[in-house]
Amino acid sequence: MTQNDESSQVTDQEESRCGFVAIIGAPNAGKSTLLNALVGAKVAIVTHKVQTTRTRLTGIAIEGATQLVFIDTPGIFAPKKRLERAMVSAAWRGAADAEQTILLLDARKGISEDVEGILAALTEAESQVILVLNKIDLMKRDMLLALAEKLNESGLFSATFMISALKGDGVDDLRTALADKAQVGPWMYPEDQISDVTMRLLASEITREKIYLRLHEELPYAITVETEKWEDRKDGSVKIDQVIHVQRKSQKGMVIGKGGQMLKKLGQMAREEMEEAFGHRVHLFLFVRVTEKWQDDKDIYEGMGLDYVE
Ligand SMILES: Nc1nc2c(ncn2[C@@H]2O[C@H](COP(=O)(O)OP(=O)(O)O)[C@@H](O)[C@H]2O)c(=O)[nH]1
Ligand SMILES: [Mg+2]
Repeated sequence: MTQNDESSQVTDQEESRCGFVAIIGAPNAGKSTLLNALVGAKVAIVTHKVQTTRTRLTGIAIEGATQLVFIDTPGIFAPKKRLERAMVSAAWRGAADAEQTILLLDARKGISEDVEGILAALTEAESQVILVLNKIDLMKRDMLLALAEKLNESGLFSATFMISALKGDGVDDLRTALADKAQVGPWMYPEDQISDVTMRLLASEITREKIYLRLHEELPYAITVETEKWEDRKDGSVKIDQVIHVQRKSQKGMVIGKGGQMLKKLGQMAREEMEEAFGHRVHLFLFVRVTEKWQDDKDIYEGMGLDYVE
């Protein structure tokens, strides 16, 4: 299996392998759902809204002697605002850093404008990618096959898989196929690590997910969550202070809600999930602050793991 004679000693143990796999696609294709399914734990937040994932994050899975490092990315679309440009650029960088790239498509939506743009960019880069059609639980088989055939006319794809990331159908086969293609080499992360996301960022993401689920229209896109303080206490619990940045005073009112009810509910939902994720009791304190131009604030981008693009 290796080209190097010296390393081709026969042992009864399988050689360790490590593979980097990026998951790219249009917004809402199910990339984060797939990441969580491949890892078998919730690493990335998922909502029904577009542009939930703002930065690149990894999820790590073990398959036999292979460690697979998956890179979840923000959706790729035609960006207009600075935050959007930073997100799309993080997605392409994720693909550039990986050895294998999955293009995940919402099969029900077919070849949308966003998908056309991605296909054109991949053609230009002469990349070989793995096509994964998602959400097959919502589709008729014959339409699915027709779509796969049409997409494969491009010659871009080294393989095609059909899955339901939500139900788990086809996910194990995909993981096995990716592991087979991984290169021989040492694992990059300790065996028990499932992500490179810091606990601070994960805590921010959990709160952001609850805001996406409870608040609507433009509001989710107008906010960001920053974990300002993290204090491990002697009794084993953690105290976490977070700021929810909004752009306008009216938005602050909506996040707080009548008599503080909305903020209370958000805090309770986020705290429960953090306790589960961290395995400790959590004291969560949420503050809402009007930071009109947070989308132009370099420090906030850094906290989110994004590069600030001019
Ligand atoms: N029915 C169905 N829904 C899915 C599937 N995969 C993801 N979704 C839903 O699609 C929406 C977007 O998923 P998400 O993972 O956040 O997409 P992302 O923007 O590509 O990361 C969520 O509401 C998911 O529950 C699937 O296989 N079947
Ligand atoms: Mg996502």
